[in-house]
Amino acid sequence: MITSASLTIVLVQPPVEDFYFTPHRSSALGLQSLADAWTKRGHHCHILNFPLEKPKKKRLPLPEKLKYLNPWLKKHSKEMTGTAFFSRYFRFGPSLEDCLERIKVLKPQVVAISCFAWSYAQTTRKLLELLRPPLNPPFDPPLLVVGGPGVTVMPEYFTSFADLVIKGEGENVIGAIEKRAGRISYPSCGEIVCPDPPGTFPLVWDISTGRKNRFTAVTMLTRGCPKMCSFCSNHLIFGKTLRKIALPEVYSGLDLLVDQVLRRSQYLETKLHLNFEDDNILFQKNYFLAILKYIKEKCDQNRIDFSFSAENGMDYLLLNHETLAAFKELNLTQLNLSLASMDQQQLEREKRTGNIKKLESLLEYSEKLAIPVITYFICGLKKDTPRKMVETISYLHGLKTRIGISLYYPVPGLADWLDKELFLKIPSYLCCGSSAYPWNGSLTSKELITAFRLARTSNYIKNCPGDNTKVREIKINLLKDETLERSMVELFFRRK
Ligand code: B12
Ligand code: SF4
Repeated sequence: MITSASLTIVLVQPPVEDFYFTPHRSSALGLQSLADAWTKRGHHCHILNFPLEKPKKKRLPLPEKLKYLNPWLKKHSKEMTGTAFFSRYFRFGPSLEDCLERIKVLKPQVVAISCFAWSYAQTTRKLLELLRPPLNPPFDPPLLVVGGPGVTVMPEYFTSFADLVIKGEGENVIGAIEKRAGRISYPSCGEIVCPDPPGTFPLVWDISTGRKNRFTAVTMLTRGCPKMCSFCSNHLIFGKTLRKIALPEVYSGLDLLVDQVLRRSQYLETKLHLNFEDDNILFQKNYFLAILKYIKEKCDQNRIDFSFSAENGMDYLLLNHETLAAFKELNLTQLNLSLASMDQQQLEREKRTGNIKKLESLLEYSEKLAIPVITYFICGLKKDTPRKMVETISYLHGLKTRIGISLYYPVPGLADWLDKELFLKIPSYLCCGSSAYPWNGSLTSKELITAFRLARTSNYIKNCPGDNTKVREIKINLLKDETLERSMVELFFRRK
């Protein structure tokens, strides 16, 4: 239904400033979903996913308040790079000035900017600042709207920089946008709006071609989570009820996806890899299996080689051998498991559960099925200790899995982080995992980085099985490295 004159809306994912980035997962599905809903309303939507635009990467000076990391930001010898922390700080995507030019060319009446994590709030706000009148005459000031997970948890931070500041899911905010576009008088003070979440949402995806005949698509089938893990902000954005796209809609979406692949592919043998970014897809195991079977069959009929992954992680407690075998049949290429913590008491504190025996059995079975596994855990939770972290790494080292270590970061508004004032006094980039900031005081930055490097060391060692000379060399180098916590390194090599 078109309720007002058609608007030109530019939806923007700002560049990311950090030590690293994961381009193949930078799908901006939120903006795709908004563009889908708003286009159906009759508006013209353009998405600018800047972290993926050229120039892709530029080195930046280290921000002032990250200078405590200096001792660890160093280049390593070739044999030690596989065990390293980060060495350089980057901007992924064009400069903000270039972003501004690319936005202006599209002559938008509305610019809708997304901030996908609070840790990137500063870059988002700097871009808003550039777009704000009167800085850019003769550019007709567009209505500035900002939303996304980073905004939802701290809307106050953005109110002086945008006209509309959106909390939560943005599809239904279009009515408010239509009302205000072209009618804002300046200076305007950002109004905080909490639109109702959409009753249903469409299947959207982001598709890219790496090699000529291989397509990778990223998508998501569900929103919301009934669990309340203490470190997770999912409920603040999507609520506590798990909602999923109805099967017929998923199937017709997948038909369109396959058509798109067939249209773009010039080869007889084509590959399609689908990465599901859902947080908790195994809550809907049968639904997920039905979808995988549908797409696999569709691909088989069209001579497309199908494979899939769920890189945001699966809850191993909801997996069993039968499901793993079914996933293997459907071409799961990699299993990403979320463990959170190995410590039972810690898990209770974080409102999680665990079952290490089950994990072991799943890892053994995955090995039999030749499915590579990465098991993720969080380092730096409240009651973690350096010893416990090394024990976790050593334990995982003994299993058939690579280790994914996530350094703890807070999100304003989580139960342990209700004092929002705290976050207004410090730069938001301290909330990046890569900042190795000692948020809970349980481990120092030095200990967090040592754990990070030991986890990488474990993966590196597993990549060169039987090469004892190399392992000895790595051990000597790590023990010599004064920026690391020696007792942790010793403990790792003792237990390994
Ligand atoms: C895929 C993903 C990524 C991708 C990139 C995402 C992207 N935007 O392209 C990658 C892998 C790069 C990534 C990285 C990180 N991520 Co991440 N990521 C996700 C994940 C799993 C899915 C995102 C998604 O597509 N969601 C689906 C869409 C539909 O939702 P959405 O984007 O939020 O959009 C909706 C609303 O937010 C809103 N909206 C969004 N933008 C806008 C804009 C406007 C104008 C309006 C009106 C509304 C609006 O409307 C949309 C539709 O309803 C989410 C968890 C989740 N369930 O969403 C975490 C999540 C976004 N990530 C998070 C974090 C913290 C990170 C890291 C910063 C963590 C770290 N280690 O430091 C890292 C950065 C690492 C790095 N340097 O690469 C947190 C953010 C928490 C917060 N509020 O700050 C989340 C919510 C995870 C969590 N459970 O807490 N992530
Ligand atoms: S970590 Fe996963 S299971 Fe826990 S609340 Fe977040 S989305 Fe739900």
